[in-house]
Amino acid sequence: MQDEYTPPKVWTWDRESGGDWASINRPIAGATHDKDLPVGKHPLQLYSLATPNGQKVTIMLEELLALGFDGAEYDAWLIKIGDGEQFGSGFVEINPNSKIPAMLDTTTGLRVFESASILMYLAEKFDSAFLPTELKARTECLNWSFWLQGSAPYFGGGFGHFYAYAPTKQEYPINRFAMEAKRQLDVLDRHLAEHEYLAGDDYTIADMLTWPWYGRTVRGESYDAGEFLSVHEYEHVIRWEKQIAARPAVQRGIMVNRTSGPLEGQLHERHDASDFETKTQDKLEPAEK
Ligand SMILES: N[C@@H](CCC(=O)N[C@@H](CS)C(=O)NCC(=O)O)C(=O)O
Repeated sequence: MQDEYTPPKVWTWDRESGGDWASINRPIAGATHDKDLPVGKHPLQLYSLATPNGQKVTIMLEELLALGFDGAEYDAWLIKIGDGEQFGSGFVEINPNSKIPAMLDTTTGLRVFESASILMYLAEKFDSAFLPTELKARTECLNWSFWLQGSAPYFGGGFGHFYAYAPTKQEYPINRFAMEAKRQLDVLDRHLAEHEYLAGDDYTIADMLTWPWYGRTVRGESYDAGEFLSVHEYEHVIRWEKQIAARPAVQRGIMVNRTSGPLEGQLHERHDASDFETKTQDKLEPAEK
């Protein structure tokens, strides 16, 4: 056991914890500075970044547009969480939890935060698209949606944090969360061995919530831990991952608010459907030089 720690009687915030992201971690909520959010021309205003939680929403919006729901047109504004933009007063007004993604529906004046809440809101707004209405399928869809929201923090905040971001590699937490990460992948693998999609025969919001997290994991892209977690073992998750990755709306959705990776895959902000052709970073950066 390394670095034995005896907690004091009362925890105090007297130093940064170290590690990646330490500068944005605080034990208090609320805004750190005044900053209004920009508002564009479309009914839906999204404030986000293309992390797995952000991609859930842009995939859903692109899927709705692909189905012909023009009311799902959106402006996607970039929120740089590494720079603390989630603590601006305008952002905190629409998400008091200061985390992306957050959305404003200008047609209802409602704020929507928490990715699963956003996907349910959108599904219900657009004729229950991707949210089955039949009781059994709807229940399974919600079962897996809530499963994802409860499970991913152990994967990201638990495994990812200790494996990739913590200032030192410690065996106990890495073991604890690698075990949980593999257990979750096995839960998915067993289910997908017998079902085409998470809720059954149809592609639903449960898949859109889950794919950005565990799809990238079985591609070996989460925390560079593909080999460590032996992700090749989860063959049914791999089959499902590929099926969803082939969808054009998914391919567009994952580009929005993306600030890393190949330049042609980065659309920092999306204000028009044509932006995918004209405003990716490979087209903008030469002009900016
Ligand atoms: N349960 C939330 C999680 C959102 C979340 O953790 N967002 C992260 C990025 S993936 C964030 O904004 N972090 C900034 C911070 O913690 O200050 C959801 O599903 O929307």
